[in-house]
Amino acid sequence: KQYTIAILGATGAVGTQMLQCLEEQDVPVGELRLLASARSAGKLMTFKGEEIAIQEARPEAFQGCDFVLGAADDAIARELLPKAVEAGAVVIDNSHAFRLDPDVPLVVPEVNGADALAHHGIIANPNCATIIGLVPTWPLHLAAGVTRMIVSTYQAASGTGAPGMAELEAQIQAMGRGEDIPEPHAFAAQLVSNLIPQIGGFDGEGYTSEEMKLQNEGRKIMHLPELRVNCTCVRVPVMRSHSESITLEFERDITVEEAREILAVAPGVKLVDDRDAASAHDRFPMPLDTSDQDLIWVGRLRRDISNPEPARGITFWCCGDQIRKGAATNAVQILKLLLA
Ligand code: 2RA
Repeated sequence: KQYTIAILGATGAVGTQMLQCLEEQDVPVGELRLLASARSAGKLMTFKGEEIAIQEARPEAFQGCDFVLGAADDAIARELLPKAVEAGAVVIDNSHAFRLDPDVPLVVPEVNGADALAHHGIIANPNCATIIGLVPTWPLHLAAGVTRMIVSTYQAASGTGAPGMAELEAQIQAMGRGEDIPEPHAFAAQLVSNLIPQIGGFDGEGYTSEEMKLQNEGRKIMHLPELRVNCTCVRVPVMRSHSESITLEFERDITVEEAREILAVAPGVKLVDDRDAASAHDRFPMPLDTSDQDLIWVGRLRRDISNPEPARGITFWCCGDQIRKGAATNAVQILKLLLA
């Protein structure tokens, strides 16, 4: 069987990557519809060697669609995606619009793939930092029961899409030419040679919306309503891979050696953890190495020496491509679960 699939927001960084993932993962696409703003209508994109004209994103465009991959912002998702469901399509949406809706499964295939099958028309793709952190956390949870996560994230410019990547590139070029750094727009301040500890708005306790996503989405995805999470999200001058430092607290004993054995075979994980390796590239994950591939690389595995219990705490470092596994690849993997 071949399917009619639409990508809403086809011209953005995630939408473009979704098109590439549909091709790479050999999804049986009979017709691909590329939906974007009126400004982009008529422009051509290539899929499986064929040129496809972008159509304006309007409710009529969903007629006859089997699936719609959402890669647009929250407002457009809220406005248009329910109409796709009305037209009979199953929606897999990357925006934050429906992620915490109790009727909408929020899915990382390596963690809670079965939840996707219980959908009522919409399945939500989690936030990139949530996906990247949970892929390695989940197998350790299965072994020893995670009760608490302390996380610091180092998030790439791609998190704000193509404009963020272009802004970082322009700043790097200006610095290289010894020119003044252009006025920032995608970020709160200059990003090159800097770190910005704010992604999203602040709540009453001083946490940002991005930081609360890991707690709220993590509890839903892992079915752990009591999970305790303290997250600090930082924008860093890196193009497209997010990195995270994660300390986990467990209710049952787990040694570093046991954790290493588990992660070495965990789905979606590549263990890169050899402190004696000659090359840094083999010693630990780095964003330059994890960009444009689909695995979450995990390293710097060690016992949490601040945990009073000798075998109840593990700390590790992980990196993953924010546009791929952090968004597009995860969404297409969910689609393939529905086709299986
Ligand atoms: C970011 N996770 O990194 C947010 C949205 N993609 O900006």
